Amino acid sequence: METARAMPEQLVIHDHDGGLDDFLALALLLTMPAVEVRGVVVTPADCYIEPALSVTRKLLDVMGRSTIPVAESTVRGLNPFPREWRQSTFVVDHFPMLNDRDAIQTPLVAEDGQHFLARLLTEAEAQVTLCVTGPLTTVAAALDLDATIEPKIKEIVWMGGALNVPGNVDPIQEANHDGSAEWNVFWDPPAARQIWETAIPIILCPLDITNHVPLTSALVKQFGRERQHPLMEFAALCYGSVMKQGGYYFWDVLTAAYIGRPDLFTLRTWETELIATGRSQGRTRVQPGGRVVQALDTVDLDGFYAYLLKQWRGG
Ligand code: AGV
Ligand code: CA
Repeated sequence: METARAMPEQLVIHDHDGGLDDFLALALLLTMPAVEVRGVVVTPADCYIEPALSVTRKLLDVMGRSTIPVAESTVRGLNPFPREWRQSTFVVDHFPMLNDRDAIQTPLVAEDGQHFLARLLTEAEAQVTLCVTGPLTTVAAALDLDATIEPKIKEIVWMGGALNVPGNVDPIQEANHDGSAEWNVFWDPPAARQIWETAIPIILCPLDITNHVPLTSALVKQFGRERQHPLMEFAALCYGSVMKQGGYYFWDVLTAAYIGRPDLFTLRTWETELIATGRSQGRTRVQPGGRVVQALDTVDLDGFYAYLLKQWRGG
């Protein structure tokens, strides 16, 4: 399935946390002709790390991209993801299209993900975009290891936050929380706070926009009808497995789509504060005078769906 690739214009590192749509976000990034993915870091958040690494490496194999190195971040968050969500990783690891080969080609690097991230940034000949579709803990840890990498980060495009809508942390499941936080922030609020204190440009894909891009039954069936394309089958199986729970959105995939097709979006600038402790921990609050971030504000929905289908058909 390797496709001819144009001259890369953008260096990207994907730091994901092993959720179903994290894998699909990676699958989308890898179809972008102007993007060169330098490496993939898996943060052990919305997953179990062993199957998450295995899926990531096998997906790279299947997409003919087994030269891209993968690393295991060894950071820990403060508020663990619900076990039922994390267990999806084991299901994906057993999908047929990931298991046609005996051995995995894509290397798992020996160093941990935070050292790997710092090294890739140091070695990069130009600024790198970080596409982060899980918590910011690994990025924060890499900055702790080597503060000189900060100017090598062009921007962080982050699936995270809820600016003017409720969060998705369930205040009944999570005692002592008021429900105002999005999960990727809530997993490690101090790490997000640490990134807020840097000068790195932040582009958020918050729940404010993803709430408008739900996963629909019709779309899952459409992916399935086009299962002659391996990525369509992969998407149909991943998304089909969450139809039982309802309330699934294009979170990480929408975030990745911005990197390939920024023209589909409008951005808006906000001044924000990151609440790191207490009942609102993990909330990204709009606060005049606060940290300036940009957030994806609107998306051309038809254009987004058409883009996904085109890319997953193979370009
Ligand atoms: O809050 C959205 C983030 C995204 O990075 N994740 C899922 C996406 O990978 C956490 C999450 C929220 N609701 C979920 C999540 C659900 N119902 N199942 C699994 N993960
Ligand atoms: Ca994720």
